[in-house]
Amino acid sequence: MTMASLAPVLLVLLLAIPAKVHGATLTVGDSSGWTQGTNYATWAASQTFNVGDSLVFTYTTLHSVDQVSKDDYDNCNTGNAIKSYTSGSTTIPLSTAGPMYFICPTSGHCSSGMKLAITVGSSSTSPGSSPSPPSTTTGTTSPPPPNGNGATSVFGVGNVMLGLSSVVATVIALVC
Ligand SMILES: [Cu+2]
Repeated sequence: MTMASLAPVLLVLLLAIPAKVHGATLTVGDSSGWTQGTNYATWAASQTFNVGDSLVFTYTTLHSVDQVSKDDYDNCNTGNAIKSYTSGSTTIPLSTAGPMYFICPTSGHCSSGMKLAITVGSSSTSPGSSPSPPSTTTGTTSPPPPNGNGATSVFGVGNVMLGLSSVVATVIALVC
């Protein structure tokens, strides 16, 4: 019965390993967070961004996060954000490969360097060319109930018993 108890554990391990490989969480600016005085070009150059990862912006009420076009990034144009975030802790899933641009829309902050440009690459660990991670990042996949494996194992044991009894029957028939 050790196989029956090991099977669910092995299954959970197999499911958990690829989930860990994908979905790195990258805190913008590391311990500095999203603030003034941090060089985000240097930070971005030290990171690898892949589809399935998440960006986390942590900031005070002095700041916010605008996702913008390259042109608005270059010119620090704050009036045309693709998306705006103000919660103080913003997680942005990197769902598509390509460049992404973020600025702080507080007056003067972008022009003083509070801007981030990244290039998201396709995850090299995924054999498919179009990975599509879910948009929600907080959910964790729960392992499947072990009932199915248990039933399969019991069925297997039943087959073994049937095989044994037929062998015994054959031996008895040969002897008699
Ligand atoms: Cu700011």
